[in-house]
Amino acid sequence: ISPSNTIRTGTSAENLRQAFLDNLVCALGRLPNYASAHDHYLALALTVRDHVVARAVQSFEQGVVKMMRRVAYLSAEFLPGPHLANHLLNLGIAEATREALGGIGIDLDRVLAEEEEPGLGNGGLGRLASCYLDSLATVEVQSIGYGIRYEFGIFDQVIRDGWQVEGTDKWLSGGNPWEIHRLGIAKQVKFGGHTETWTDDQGRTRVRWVPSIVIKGEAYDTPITGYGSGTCSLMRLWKSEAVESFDFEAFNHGDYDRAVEQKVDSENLSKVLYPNDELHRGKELRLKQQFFFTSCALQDMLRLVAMSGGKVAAFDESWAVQLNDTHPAIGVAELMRLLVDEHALEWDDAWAITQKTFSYTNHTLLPEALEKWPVELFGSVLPRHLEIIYGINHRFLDEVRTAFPDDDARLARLSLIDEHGARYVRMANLACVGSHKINGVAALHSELLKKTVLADFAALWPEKFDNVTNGVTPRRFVALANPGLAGLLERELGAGWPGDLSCLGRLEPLAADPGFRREWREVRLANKRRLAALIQERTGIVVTPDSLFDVQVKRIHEYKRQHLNLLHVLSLYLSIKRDPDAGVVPRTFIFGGKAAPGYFLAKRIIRLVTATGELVNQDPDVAGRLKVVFFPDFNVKNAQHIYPAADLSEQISLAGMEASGTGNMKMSLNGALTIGTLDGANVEIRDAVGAENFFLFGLTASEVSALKAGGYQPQTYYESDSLLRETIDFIASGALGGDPDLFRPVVDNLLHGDPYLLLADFRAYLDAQQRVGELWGDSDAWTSSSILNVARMGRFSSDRSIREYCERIWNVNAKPSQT
Ligand code: 26W
Repeated sequence: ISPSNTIRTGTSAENLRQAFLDNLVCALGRLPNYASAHDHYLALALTVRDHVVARAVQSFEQGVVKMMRRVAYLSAEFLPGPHLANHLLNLGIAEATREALGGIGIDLDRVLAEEEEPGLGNGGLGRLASCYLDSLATVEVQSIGYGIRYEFGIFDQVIRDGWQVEGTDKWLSGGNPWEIHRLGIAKQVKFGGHTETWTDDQGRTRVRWVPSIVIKGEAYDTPITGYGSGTCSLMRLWKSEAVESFDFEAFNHGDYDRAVEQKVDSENLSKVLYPNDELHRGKELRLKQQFFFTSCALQDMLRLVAMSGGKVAAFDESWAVQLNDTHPAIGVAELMRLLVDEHALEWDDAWAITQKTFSYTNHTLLPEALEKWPVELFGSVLPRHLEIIYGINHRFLDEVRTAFPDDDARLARLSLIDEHGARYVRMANLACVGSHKINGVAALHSELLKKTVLADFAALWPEKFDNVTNGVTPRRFVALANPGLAGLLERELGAGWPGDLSCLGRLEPLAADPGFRREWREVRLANKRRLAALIQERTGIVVTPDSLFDVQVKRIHEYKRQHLNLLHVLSLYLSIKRDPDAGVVPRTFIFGGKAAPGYFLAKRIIRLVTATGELVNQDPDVAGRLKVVFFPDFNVKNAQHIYPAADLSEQISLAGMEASGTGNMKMSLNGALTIGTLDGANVEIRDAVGAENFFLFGLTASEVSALKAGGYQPQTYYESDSLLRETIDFIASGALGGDPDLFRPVVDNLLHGDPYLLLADFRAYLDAQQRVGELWGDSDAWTSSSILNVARMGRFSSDRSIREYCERIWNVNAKPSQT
C-alpha cells in the first residue's frame, strides 16, 4: 500500500480539510453547520488516525517480516496524555492542519482542547511507560506496551470546600477514536480450580490446570507514533469479558441472577484502576488484574512468534519482556506454565528461556509498596502458579545454599515465600529470580536498591544489577507544551531538535547574550500569563504573572513533603505580618496532585494547602506578595500547561525516598530552576546543570539513615528554632480553616514522629529559599541560569534512556543518535 496521495492520507492542507469534512459528514453524520467542538475533535482525530494507522500497519509488518527481537513493555499503567497534537507533531502535519481548519473558520487549539486523556495510571510509573513507547518508536525499535483497558481510570479530582472529592473518570464516554478493537485477538484466561497430573503420549508426566472460571481478554490497540520515524509502537490493552454472556444452565433453571453473575464478575476485572500509588493492599481483584493482562500479553507474544515463523523454544530471541515494577511479575510463572504445561518444554529449557526473556525495573524503595500475596489467596486464584513458584523456589534455594552454605537467615530472606508468621508470595523476589537484568531508575536509587531491599540478590548476582536513569519525551513536554520555547530552539538549533537533545548544548553561549535573554523572558512570561488565565478559570484565584511561580506538582505523599513547602509559605506569611518591610519577593505558590482516596494524611495536606490559600489570598497585608493556589485535577493535559510556566521546581522529598522523579526533568527542561534535595534523579540533574544553577538543601540519604538510627527527635528542632515553632503553633492554633482540630493530625505527626524529617530539613530549606529570592532579584542572572538549565538537560530525554535499555538490557538495535 502506498496511500500517500489519497484523501485519507494526503498531507496538503487541501487534502486534510477534505478528509476532515468527509469524516464529519460520513463518519459522524454531522453537517458542518451543526457540528460542536467535540464533533470537530472527533472528525479531526479520525482524519489523523488514518495517517497513524497506515503507518502502524506498515511498521508492524516490518517487524513480522524482519523477525527482529521485539520489546514487550508490561505495565499495569499507562498515561499517554492527549494523542491528537502529539501525532500532528510526529507526522509533521501540524501547520497544514492549522491551515486546513483555519480556512473553514475552525481554531485548531480549540479543537485540541476537546480531547480527554486516558488516565490509565497513577503517576510517574505510568507516565514513564508512555514516554518509553514514544521513544521506542522514535529510535525505531519494534515494541508493544501491554496493559489493561480500564473502563475507569484514575479518579477525577475536584476541590469542594477545600477538600479533595473524587469523581468517576468516564474517559470513554465521549468515544475513543484512537483505539481499534481487535475482534480477532482474544485470549482465554483461567482462574481458580485445581491441578491434575496426566501422562502424555511420550509417557511423560504433565500437569493440567482445571480452572473454576475462564475469562476472555479482548485486545484494543492504540498506535503510538515516533518523531520523524516510520516506526510505531503499539499500546495493546486488554478488556475483560465473559466467555459466555450467560450461564445457560442457570438460566434454564430460572436462576437469572446467577446467570448474569459470572458476566458481571468477568467484566469487573478491567473495570477500574487502583488509585494507590505507593501502598500495596493485598486485594484479590488486583491480583486477578495483574494475572489477566500478563497472561493475555504472553499468549499474544506466543501467537506472534508463530506468525513470524519463530520457534517457541527460542521465545527469547523474538521477545525481550520488561516488567514495569512487580505488577506483571506473575509473568515469570505464567511463561513457565505456558512453555512447560502447554508447549511441553522441559523445565530447565523453559527456565533458561524465561530468564533470558525477562528483566525487571524497580520503581520504589518504600517498604509499604512491596507486593506480597498471602499464600492462601494466591493458591486459590492461581493454584498452578503457586506450584510453579514452589518449583522455582526449590531450585533457586539449592543454588543459594551452594553459594552461601549454612546461612539460613539469608535463605529465609531470599526465598520467594516469606515465612515470618503468615506466609506470603514475594513478587519482587520472583521478578529478580526470573530476570537476567534488574535496574533502578536513577543512579542513587540503583545504589540504594543494592544496599537495602535487594541487597541479598545483589550479593548473589552482582552482574544482574544495572541503572537506567529515567528520561522524559521532549516532544510532548517541550515541543508541544512550550511552543514559545520550541520556536526559539528551532531558530537556534534547527527544526530537528526534538529528535536529538544533545544539540541543546549549543544554547550555552546564548546565556550571556542580553538579546536572547530578553526573548527567553518574553517566552516565559507569555507561558505564565496563559497559566494565570487557566488558574483563574479553574479556581477563581487571580495571580500575577510577574511573580515567581513556585511549583510543586506530583502525587500528594508525606515523603514528597508538600507540607514542608507549606511550612515555608506560612513562615513567609508570618514574617510579613510581623514586619511589613520584610524582604520577600512576590511569589505564587502552585500546588497540584491527587491523594489516594484512602490516604488520610495526604488529604489533610491538600486541605492545608487550600486553607493556607483562603487565609493568604485575601489578606491585604500580603497582597501582591503571596498567593497560594491548589490547581485541581493534575493530569498530563494540565501538566502541559503548568511545567512551561514554572520558575522554581520543588523537588523536596526526603533523600532516599524518591526513586527518580520525572517532573523534576520536565520542569528543568522548560527552564525552571530546581530547589531540591539529593534524592532520585535530582542528583544527576544537579551534576548536569551545575551546582550554581540548582538550589540544594537538606540531609543526604546516608545522613538520614544515621539520624534515624540514632533516634530522631523532632521536638529538639521545634524547641530550638523559633520560626519553626511559631509556624507550627500557628497551624495548631486554628487560624487555618477555622477549626483547631482540623490540622491536629498533621501537627501531631510532625511533633511526635515526623517520619520524613521535615523538622530536621526545615532550616536548610528556608535558607535555600532565601537564596532563591536573592537570585530572582537579579533578573539577568536568573534568566541565564534558566537558559543553562535547558542547555544542559539533554541527557534526560527518554530517547537516551531507551537507547540504554536497548543496548544493555534488551539487546536490540536502536537507531543511533546523531552524536
Ligand atoms: C502496589 C501499589 C503501588 C502502585 C504503584 C506501588 C508502587 C507504584 C509505583 C511504583 C509508584 C510510582 O509511580 N513510582 C514512581 O516511579 C517513577 C518512574 O520510575 C519515579 O520517577 C518515581 O520516583 C517513583 O515514585
